[in-house]
Amino acid sequence: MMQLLGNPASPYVRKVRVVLEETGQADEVERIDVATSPIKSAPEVTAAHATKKIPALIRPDGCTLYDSRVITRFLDARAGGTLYRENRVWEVLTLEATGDGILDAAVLMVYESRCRPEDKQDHGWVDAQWGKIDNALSALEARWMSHLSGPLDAGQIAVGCALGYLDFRHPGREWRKGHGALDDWFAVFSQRAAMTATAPTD
Ligand SMILES: N[C@@H](CCC(=O)N[C@@H](CS)C(=O)NCC(=O)O)C(=O)O
Repeated sequence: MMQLLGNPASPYVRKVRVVLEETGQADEVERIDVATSPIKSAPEVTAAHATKKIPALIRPDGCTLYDSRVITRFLDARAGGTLYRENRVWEVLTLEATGDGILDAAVLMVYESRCRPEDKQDHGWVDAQWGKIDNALSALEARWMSHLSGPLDAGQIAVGCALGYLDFRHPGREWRKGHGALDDWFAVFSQRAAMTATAPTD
């Protein structure tokens, strides 16, 4: 059986879990929860992932896969799914990169406050990370709403998990302000069974 190294708070792991649910493969992967951070990695993570991150998908019959977008694409192909439709694949990958980019900035903000002593934290840098997120939210509103409302794909899943993570870790930043179309889209998307089943917890 395949094993997924992860934890219930990680938004990148959530993307993989949503794909497992949406492609009907949740029962084919054993989930192994580990605690990991940039300054202290779990030994299983160090062994499985070259740069000590989660998720990693350990396949008994092949090499261990990472990062999240490699795993989601593998799982979709394995299921013969349609999350990376060939005729839209560059758009899907760009939308996925936008969701992941929001996550990268949002996770760095969390690490800055968690992993550095208070007097070493750079609030201007943290605000600049939020500036990237705000810019990405505006880009989604300006250019991607019709794609977001189309058939389910991996780009939508990445954006859905990113917005869910903003609610989870950065509620005070109020991402919905000025992004009403995205708010409306997420209100519906977040009700999918795969999303409610994977809501983040500490
Ligand atoms: N690009 C990677 C990012 C994964 C990532 O940063 N995961 C976090 C947990 S949410 C992690 O393992 N952090 C530990 C570290 O940065 O060393 C992916 O998509 O899988």
